[in-house]
Amino acid sequence: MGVAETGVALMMVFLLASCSTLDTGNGATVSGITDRNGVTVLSGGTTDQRVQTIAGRVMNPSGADAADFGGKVFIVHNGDRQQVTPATCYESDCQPGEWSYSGDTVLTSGSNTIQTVVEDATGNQVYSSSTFTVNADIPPRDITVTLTWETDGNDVDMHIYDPQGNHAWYSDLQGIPGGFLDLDDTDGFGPETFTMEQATPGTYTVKVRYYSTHGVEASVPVTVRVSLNEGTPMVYTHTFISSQANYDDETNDWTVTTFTVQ
Ligand SMILES: [Ca+2]
Repeated sequence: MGVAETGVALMMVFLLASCSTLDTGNGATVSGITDRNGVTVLSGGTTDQRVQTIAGRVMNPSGADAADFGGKVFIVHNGDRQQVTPATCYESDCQPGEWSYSGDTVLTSGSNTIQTVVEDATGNQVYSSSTFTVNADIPPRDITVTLTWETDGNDVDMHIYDPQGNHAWYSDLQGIPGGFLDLDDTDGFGPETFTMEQATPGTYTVKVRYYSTHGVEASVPVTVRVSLNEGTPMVYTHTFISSQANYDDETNDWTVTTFTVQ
């Protein structure tokens, strides 16, 4: 390869690298996903870790000079939307009007698609990233239950009961033998995710409690998704109001659903 060809090849490599990391032309990017061991996977890659942090950049619909973010940011995983909070972008390569975001999601066994979209203040989708793909080389789960909510800063909790009455919750994340509630999100959006690889047959119950407003007065739209055998999730929604927040009173608990594992 001559000098000229080498130059062209280097330019192509540079352009490809630029497209994968700095492509904000459509107003949103997914720069990578990172597992809890700190290992980052780029689009098209494979991971053996179920819980991943999705990160990237979004443009502010209110423009480069606005002090506040004028809209909402959602991570769309396999078609399901989950809201995340954008933050001021401080890295040296941040463009004017560009904000950062990150949020956790739980992959399903096999192929996963991830996209980030931005809505303006009136709810119109104004930006969307390219679709990020990742293959999760993880065993399929009999049960996956995911809790998310649409307010920032408050605490909603998932409670799961197995056929024997064992209870998985924030105070006992592995209270159901063989099951695993991944974390207690206390400041907004979730997700809190319960997974069980080989479920004991019988009937399971899912409940949700509004633990604390932490000063949030708005009503709280809550979504629970239940997927059995990694199939299409059943989706349940509910709205709490601020007066229903109570950490130790079950009166206003939302009994989401019961489901039976054969
Ligand atoms: Ca919580």
